[in-house]
Parts: sequence; C-alpha cells; structure tokens
Amino acid sequence: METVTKPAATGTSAAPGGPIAVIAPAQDQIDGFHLVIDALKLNGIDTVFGLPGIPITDLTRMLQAEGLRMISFRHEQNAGYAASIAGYLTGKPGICLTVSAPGFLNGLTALANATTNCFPMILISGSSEREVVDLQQGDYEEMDQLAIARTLCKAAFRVLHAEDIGVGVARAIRAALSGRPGGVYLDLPAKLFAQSIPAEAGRRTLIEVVDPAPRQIPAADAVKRALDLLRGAKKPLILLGKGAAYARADADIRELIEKTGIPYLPMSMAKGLLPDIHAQSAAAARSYVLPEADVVLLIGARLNWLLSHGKGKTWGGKGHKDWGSQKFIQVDISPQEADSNVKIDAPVVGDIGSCVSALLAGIGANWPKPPAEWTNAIAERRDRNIAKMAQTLALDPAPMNFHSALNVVRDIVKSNPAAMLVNEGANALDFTRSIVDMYQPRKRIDVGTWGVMGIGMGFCVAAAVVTGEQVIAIEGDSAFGFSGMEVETICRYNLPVCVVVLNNNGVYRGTDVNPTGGPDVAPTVFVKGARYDMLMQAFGGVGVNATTTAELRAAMEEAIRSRRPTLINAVIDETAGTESGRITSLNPSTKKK
Ligand code: ADP
Ligand code: TZD
Repeated sequence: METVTKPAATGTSAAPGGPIAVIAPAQDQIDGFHLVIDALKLNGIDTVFGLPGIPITDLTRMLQAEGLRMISFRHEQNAGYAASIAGYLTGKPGICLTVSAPGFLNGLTALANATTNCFPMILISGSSEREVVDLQQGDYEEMDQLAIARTLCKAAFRVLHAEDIGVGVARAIRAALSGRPGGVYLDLPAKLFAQSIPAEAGRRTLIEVVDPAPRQIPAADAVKRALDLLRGAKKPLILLGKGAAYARADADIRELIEKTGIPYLPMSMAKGLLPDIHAQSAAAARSYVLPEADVVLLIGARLNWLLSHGKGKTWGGKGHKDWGSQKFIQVDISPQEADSNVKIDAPVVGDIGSCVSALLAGIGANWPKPPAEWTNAIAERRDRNIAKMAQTLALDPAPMNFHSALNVVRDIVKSNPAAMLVNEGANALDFTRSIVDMYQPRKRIDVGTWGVMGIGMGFCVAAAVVTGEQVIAIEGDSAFGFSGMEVETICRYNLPVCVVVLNNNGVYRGTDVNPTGGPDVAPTVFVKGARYDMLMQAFGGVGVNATTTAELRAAMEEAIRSRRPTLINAVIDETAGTESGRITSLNPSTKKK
C-alpha cells in the first residue's frame, strides 16, 4: 500500500504550546488522525478522557468533531483513573489520551493501577520523533515511552504507519479485554497523525474486533471437583470479589448463593452485587467466618493482602504465616492465580459467567443447605454486631465524627440506590465500606487493590459520564487533595456529583504535633479549618460548609435534588480516626521508638 506523507502537515515544527498546522487530506485521502478516530468508533468507543497538547491537540478536536465525547481534564492522572473505571463500568476499554513524556508519565500511574485492578484501559500517548528519541538527541518531550510502559501494563504497542492503525487499535482492545482484563499502552508518534493514505484502502485496514472478551468455558472435571468439595462442606463460605462484579453475571451469582444457601462475603467493590442487607450476607461477621469456614469458594477475588494472603490468624492459622485448615475453590479467568498464596484445592479456570452457570447446572434442585448450626452462629454474631453498630450510629456528637456523618450518607444511599458511590481515604474508606450499605451491583468504586489515593475526582467524572447517575463521593481530606483541581472539570461538564470531604484537618487525623516544637506542623497535619467547599464555589458549583449532621443531610439531599456539582466540607472531630485506618499493622515499626 502506498503511503503519502503530506509535507508541512506533521505538526512537529511548532514551538511547544504553539499552533499546529493541519492540512486536511485531499478528498480521497484519509490521515492518521481520522484512521485513529474511525478505528475507535468502529469498536464502539464513544468517549475519550484526556488532556490536549502536542501532538494530540487536533486529535482531541477532531474526536469531538466526529461525535465522540472528549472529556478534558486538568491532570492526566485523573483522566487515566477516569478511563480505567469507565472500562470497569462499561466492559469496553476506557481510553485515556495524553501528550508525550510528562503527560504520558502522568497517565502511567493510572495505567499501572488499571492493570493491578484488572480494569480494561488503553493509554494512548503521542510521542516524539523515533529517530531523535532513539539517538537521544533531545527532542521536545523526548522519551522512550514504549519501553517504559511495557513493564507496567499488560501489553504495549507502537504504530509507525497509517495503514497499521487498525491493527494497532484492534490489538490494544483485545489485550485490554481478553482473559484477565488490564491496562494497555498504545504509542502513536507525532508523524503518524499527519500521514495520509488513500481513503478507501485505509478504511479497509480497520478492524472491528470480533468477540474481544471470548468466553472461557471451565473444564467439566474442574467443575465436578469444586462441587464435590463444596457438597461435603459443613461450614461453607462464598467470597465475591470485584472480578465477579466486572463479569456481569449478577443473576447467576445471586442464584448460586440463594440456591445453595451458603453465606457470602463481598469484597469492597463487590458490595451490592447482592444487596448488603441480604439475609445470607456474612459481612458483619467477617472475623468469625474467615477462620471458621471449612470450604471457601472464591469468585473473582485474589488471596492478596486484602484477604491476609489466605493465611495467618485471620484464617485460623496459629502464627501470622500459618495456614488455616480450610480448603479453597477459586473461580478465576487467570490460570496462574491459583496457589499464589496458599494451596487451592479446586481451581476453576474460566470466565465467571461460564463458571457460575456450570456450577449452577451441577447444583441442580436438591442441593443440601449448609448445617443450621453454621448459619445460625453467623446470624447470631451478625445481628449482635449490627445492633452494636446501630447504637454507635444513633449518637450525634458535636463535632461530627466518622460514624455520625456516615450515618447520614448511609440513609442517603439507601434512598438513592442507583447512585454511584466513590470512596477514598483511610478511615473515610474503612468506615464508609462498613457503614454504608450498597443495594445494586457496580455502584461502589474505590481505591482498589493498591489502596491508591487520587482516584476520587477522576472516578467521579467517569461515573457521571458513563452511567448518567448521581455520583456521591466520600473523601478523606487528604485523599481529596490528590485530585481536587478536577472540581473545575466537574463544573465545566456540569456533572451530577456531590463530593463530601470528611475534614479532620489531616492525613488520618489532624492532631499530630512536631516533636521539636519548631514552626513546621507535623507531616500529617493540614491547615486547620480549611474550607474545601469554597474550591467548588470558585468554579460556579455549590459549596456547603456542614458542621452538623442536619446540615450535612440537607446539603446532600439538595445536591441530589438539583443534580448540581456540589462539595460539602463536612467538619469532623480532628481527633477522629486512627493511623492508616484499619491497616495500622502494615506500618513497619522498630522495637526502639
Ligand atoms: P478484590 O480486590 O475485589 O478481592 P481482585 O481484584 O483481587 O478482587 O480479584 C479479581 C479477580 O477476578 C482477578 O484475579 C481476575 O483475574 C478475576 N477476573 C476478572 N474478570 C474476570 C472474569 N470475567 N471472569 C473470571 N475472572 C475474572
Ligand atoms: N499516596 C498514594 C498515592 N496512596 C496512598 N495510599 C498514600 C499515599 C498513603 N495514604 C493512605 O494509604 S491513606 C492516606 C494516605 C496519604 C490519606 C488518609 O487521610 P484522609 O482520610 O484524610 O484521606 P482519613 O479519613 O482522615 O483517614
């Protein structure tokens, strides 16, 4: 195929920040810009998250002109987080578009986070001239981006010729969606965009990816092995992870749980897969069921740090590295996941939809319910813990604390079960997870596998854009700071986002002191009495300073009624909160303090 590179149309001669001259290709020609756009459109991509600059400014304009939604951010990291969670929420890869070197690096944290969390995402970055980069001659924003990205994502590709754009985009989509989903990097050098090729031949190079996330049917003997183990259990337990939520097998998962009568625990982002108030939820008896269960069925959840690696005292082991006596069944699409931490007695490898329906078929109609001794013991502990929590939640101290503020949020979410809940912080995360019930699948999105701060406003934007639902964000004041500038983005697109900053004046809390008595405050402490609400007002949104639960409730109700961008600065007791929330023990400590 003949490639016609149009002179003066490369866009790389402009000074940084300067205009790019784009000469429209002749009628029967198509350029790299439009091949990229057509390739995305052909594959059902309708939204791109990013931040313009050389060499992709015109691409952002043309995307918009061609009818895609181009959501522009203030920092690429937030655009990246938005893309990643859009991928999780839609099952299509979320696209993040950045400039070269620094823009690319800003997007990279989100790409790595997407890969770690199994979210399908494609980071598309413009890059500088290969010849100059490879000779390290100091090009504008020079960096060997492909090499850097490769170690941090599932796959990385570069396209050098316009006629390969279709293949490049198709490979990126397949890599992001198939098997265990994850992040993919697509490197598009500046020169590529201006290349033109004959239009008709060019369009024939585009690929509409057929079956990008093929079903993976589990082997019959693996299913039988799992069912045999489960059938013999006296104290069975099902653990649902965010893989189960991502798989969209909601009805079958519910049927599996209800038909077997087995108690279940949802991981953070699996909350709502069944309503948290479901009679079989063992969430309020977690510390009882993990060590006591004899057979544990994991569905789309890894035995990583969030589950204490499946061993130690949490699981009934004697010492912190000892295994408990339970047996594990693990349903996962990755054949390498089993045995990563402890022995998996019955791995079931396949996509969760296919695996759960195979399990259901084997269960039939006469599955024996778990012994009442087990389910009653769980119910008793659960009811006791819920009653204890209810007492705490009923208190209304001044100033507010995490519990009293989150009791309001709990009511608001209960009345608005379709709302998306974004959550980050330490205490703000842990308390929200345990206090605020979720009622529908894929409504709760949070810091995920890394416990990363900074997902907040990016997740809010994406959740609002791709679901159209009201978004409620519960943010620690430290957590909010990582992406706070995106309140402008929220206002600019007029998104129905209500951000609640649980403000206790610092990281974890606001009471640390500088032991030297010097003028600097302690490393964990912020400006006292900061007014985050005024940040939202600066861009035309609604800002409310709430010092009581009544004020918080009224402000949240009004935000949801009006669907206007709102930030509520919820002033809470600065002594509230513990170091690192529930994971204090992960802080290294020496004997000598
Ligand atoms: P959580 O943090 O909620 O415990 P993890 O992110 O640790 O969940 O685990 C998610 C698991 O789900 C991963 O091991 C991933 O391979 C798996 N997974 C993701 N999507 C699917 C799917 N469609 N079918 C099967 N397994 C999946
Ligand atoms: N940086 C990044 C990217 N991720 C992190 N998880 C941290 C730093 C460390 N960190 C936590 O793990 S939680 C947290 C930090 C800085 C903030 C906790 O303070 P907060 O929440 O105000 O957000 P609480 O409710 O006051 O605990």
